[in-house]
Amino acid sequence: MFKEYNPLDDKLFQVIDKDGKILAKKHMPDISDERVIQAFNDMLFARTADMMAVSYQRQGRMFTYPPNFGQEAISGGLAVVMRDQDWLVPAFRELGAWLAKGASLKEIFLYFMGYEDGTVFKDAKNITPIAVPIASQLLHAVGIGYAIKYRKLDSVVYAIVGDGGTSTGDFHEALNFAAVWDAPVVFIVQNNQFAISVPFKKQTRSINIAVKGIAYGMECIKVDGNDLFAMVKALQEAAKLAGEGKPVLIEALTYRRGAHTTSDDPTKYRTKEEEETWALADPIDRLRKYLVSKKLWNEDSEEALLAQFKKEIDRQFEEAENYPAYALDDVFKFHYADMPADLRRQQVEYEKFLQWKEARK
Ligand SMILES: Cc1ncc(C[n+]2csc(CCOP(=O)(O)OP(=O)(O)O)c2C)c(N)n1
Ligand SMILES: [Mg+2]
Repeated sequence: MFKEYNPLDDKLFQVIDKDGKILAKKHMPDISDERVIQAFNDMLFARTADMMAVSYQRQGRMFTYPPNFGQEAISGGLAVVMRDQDWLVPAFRELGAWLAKGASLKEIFLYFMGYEDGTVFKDAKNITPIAVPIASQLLHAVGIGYAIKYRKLDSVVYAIVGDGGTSTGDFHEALNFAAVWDAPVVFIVQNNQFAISVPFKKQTRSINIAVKGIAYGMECIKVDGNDLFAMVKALQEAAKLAGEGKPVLIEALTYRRGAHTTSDDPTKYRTKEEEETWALADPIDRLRKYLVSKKLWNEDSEEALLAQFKKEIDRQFEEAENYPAYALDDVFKFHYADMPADLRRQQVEYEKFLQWKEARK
């Protein structure tokens, strides 16, 4: 399959079309109907939580949030393929994959409310914290991969980055390091075609992102990231290769249907027509069409499910909202066992600010 979809030809690996019809039966992944329905449920849950997160933020109940709207098939595919012993090294836009690894929504909400406790997914297995410094996580991923190889463990690392992240030095160092050291890492670039307001065409002169893997001597492929089956198939094959010490680069082509974060206004830099065109390739709508055509889904059951999801999401949000308030002063305490003098000076300045603020009341 990797041979058939050489990134130099800029071919896109797809299994179903926009209407949910199978394009290539031979590429259909080995996955039961029950598992597909579960994946659809999970993607729907992630989308509902995502929409509600934006709404909580708009109500002033959460600081910021980066929407996943339109990108659910990438995390959905990972959820199908990742095993407990595999590692997930995420960026900051992988809601479904975090949940699949065992992070709770409550913890995720805490993170976006500014709690340090939200950086620790207590019950999640083999996951690194949300990484906001773009692409820094990829080097950690290769380090984990190298350790897996050294200790001869049966585990694969799934490392996620955005299209903007591919312009950083860390991305290139990580790919080179992984290839040279035969580390079992699958790099997944969520090419949602924007780095905040910077469109993909300003990001690179390469014909696509997948092609960059060739220079590093890696297997690489450009996949329709809005096609759950294509993602599952590509990830399954990639996991096999990575397990044999051949790291892989997957470019998952998608579209960020929402804003960059709740602090962004995309109407300033893209057109409604473009948004409407991409809405037609929505990953959840496509999968629903497939399921309905196979008589595995109906709209009534979806409504009942959504009501149930909303209740559960509200419950977890309220738990996060009622979490004990943290002292703002705590931010000075997390990095050093012994506080250096310059940080102590900042802390004193901050305390004076608080006193000044109190006096103005
Ligand atoms: C090292 C670094 N530089 C700049 C930023 C500010 N920043 C936050 S998100 C972002 C764009 C990221 O774009 P992309 O990698 O495509 O991911 P996406 O947001 O589209 O998921 C930038 C520049 C940052 N977080 N880290
Ligand atoms: Mg992007």
